[in-house]
Amino acid sequence: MPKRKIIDTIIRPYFLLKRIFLHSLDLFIPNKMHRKHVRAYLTFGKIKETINPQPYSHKIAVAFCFDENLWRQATVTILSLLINSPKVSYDIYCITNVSHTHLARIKKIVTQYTKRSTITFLKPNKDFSKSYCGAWSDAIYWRCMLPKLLPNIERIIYADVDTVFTSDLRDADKITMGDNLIAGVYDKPDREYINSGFMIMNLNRMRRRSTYNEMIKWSRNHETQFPDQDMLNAVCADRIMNISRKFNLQIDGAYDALKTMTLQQRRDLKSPVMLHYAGPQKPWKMEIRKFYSFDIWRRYASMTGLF
Ligand SMILES: [Mn+2]
Repeated sequence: MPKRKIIDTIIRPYFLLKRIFLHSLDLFIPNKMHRKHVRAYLTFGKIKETINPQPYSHKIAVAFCFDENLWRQATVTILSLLINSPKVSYDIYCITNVSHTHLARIKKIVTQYTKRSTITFLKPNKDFSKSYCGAWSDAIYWRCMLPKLLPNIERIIYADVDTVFTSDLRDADKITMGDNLIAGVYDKPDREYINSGFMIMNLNRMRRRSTYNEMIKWSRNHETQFPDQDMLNAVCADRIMNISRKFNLQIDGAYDALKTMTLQQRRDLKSPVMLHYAGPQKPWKMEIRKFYSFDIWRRYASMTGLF
């Protein structure tokens, strides 16, 4: 029997017992949210932040999109990326409509923490003004404008701003995408459907395939629960690449996702690249400050001086 298989056989009953124990928490912790966070803590333990000391020469293009409601949160995300990337340079692009005063504050914080990276602010266009938004802000479509607003950028890493980075982006940069338009992490374990909170976007290929116009058309003609995410999954279907969950560790759904993970995938999560506070529980909203991994977000938030 190969060594790996022996280890798996020994460890599996342990995981099974742990799962049974975690399930039995229903009996002791009546609040669903509390339960979720206790489970996440017992499953993943303390999240490790990793700073890679090796130099990395390729400059990485990164994009964030935010309006006035989230500009302070965006600053936290950007700051966490810079602090965890002392040896990596980024060209950071923000699609945003926030005031000049706020942009100046973001820029000041960025220049304070890096000399190797740049930040550029771009205004959203009106191409998605007739698209369906439901209860969401029209800012959900801004990420889709990247192929058009950045005509000279080949590919870009997009991230939401309800996130915090715990490592640099070199591993994401090294991923070969081939013909795929998007690389991302599956939202639910049992469905080939990516969460749009972290995406490597192959802008060149999107332009060549006129994906941009297809996105506009689809979003005008469909009214769904997650308009932009549903649209991206539909328009890019079959050309979506699934990447490690460590790039987009959704605190909300982490425990559920475990069911289908291999041991290697679990190990991957011990040192994630980005934590995503998807769902309604946000670290800047919660009164209970001890929720799983919220302390990491709060640490960076306090460094911005904006919270
Ligand atoms: Mn999000």
